Amino acid sequence: MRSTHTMDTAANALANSQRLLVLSGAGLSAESGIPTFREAQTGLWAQFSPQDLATPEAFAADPERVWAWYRWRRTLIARGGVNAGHRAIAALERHMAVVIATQNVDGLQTTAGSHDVSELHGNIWVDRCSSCSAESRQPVAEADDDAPLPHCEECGALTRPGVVWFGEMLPVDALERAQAEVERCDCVLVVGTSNQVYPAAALVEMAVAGPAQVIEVNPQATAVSNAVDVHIPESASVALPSLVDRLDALRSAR
Ligand code: BV8
Ligand code: ZN
Repeated sequence: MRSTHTMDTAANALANSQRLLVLSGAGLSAESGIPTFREAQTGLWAQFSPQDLATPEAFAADPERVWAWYRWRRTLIARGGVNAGHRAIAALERHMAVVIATQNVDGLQTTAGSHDVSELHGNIWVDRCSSCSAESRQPVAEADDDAPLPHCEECGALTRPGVVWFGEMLPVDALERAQAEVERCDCVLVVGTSNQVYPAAALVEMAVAGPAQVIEVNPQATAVSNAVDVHIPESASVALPSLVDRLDALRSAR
């Protein structure tokens, strides 16, 4: 379990930070009831690996199945909503400049009130035309599994979820923004990622190799846990609100 010393070290690193970069992954949204990619999927989807479904080839081969998977995830996100971890990250903006680069496509960090979020892997609430690339934002709501597959209002072609699939390039502006922030920030908070998907994982490696203090929040150890300045072996929705409370106390004592 997390020790007081660990939490105090992390809170002091945050108290000395003017510019924080948050690198977040699926573990941050796990307590919203959204399964991470590492966990076995549940129900109908237990037989599929996300890496097999989140690809252009899977969509080309069976768009109905891929859309059914994304509709299932949209429903989970709409039902689960923001958790205490998302809210704690949004609350950090009271104390310093906060830039967030997330691998998550659920949009929950923005919903929680954060103002500077780079979505490295796109957003599940965007439909993108598979032909002319026109994009349309969908309302955050439980999906209608029986609705016909969505088509582009501009050209009539089939639309796809506006996310980055395996084998696809990340949005250049989001990736470059995150890379610039790794160089510029004085503290990095890595939350809920197994650091296995590139090039997002390379941001964590850059952070660890750089001058900034690096704090990792993850109940499990990862490949960088021995290299970060502080590893808090705790869930995000417990550790992050506790860090914010400590930070509030440190800053008000100044
Ligand atoms: C690309 C969107 C190339 C879709 C996703 C080297 C360089 C470049 C590419 C590669 C490379 N090596 C391999 C590649 C290919 C590939 C890749 O990285 N493969 C991996 C499997 C080895 N990368 C790509 O394909 C990328 N594209 O590079 O294109 C290219 C180059 C030129 C021209 C054209 C193409 C694209 C990758 C993006 C794929 N899309 N998502 C969707 O969501 O449906 S990835 C998806 O999986 C997520 O977005 C996320 O990134 C990843 C899952 O990782 P995590 O978020 O870390 O989640 P995970 O489940 O792994 O771990 C959860 C963690 O949380 C755990 O550690 C757990 O302990 C912790 N946890 C659990 N509960 C909690 C918790 N923590 C805190 N609190 C809790 N309560
Ligand atoms: Zn179109």
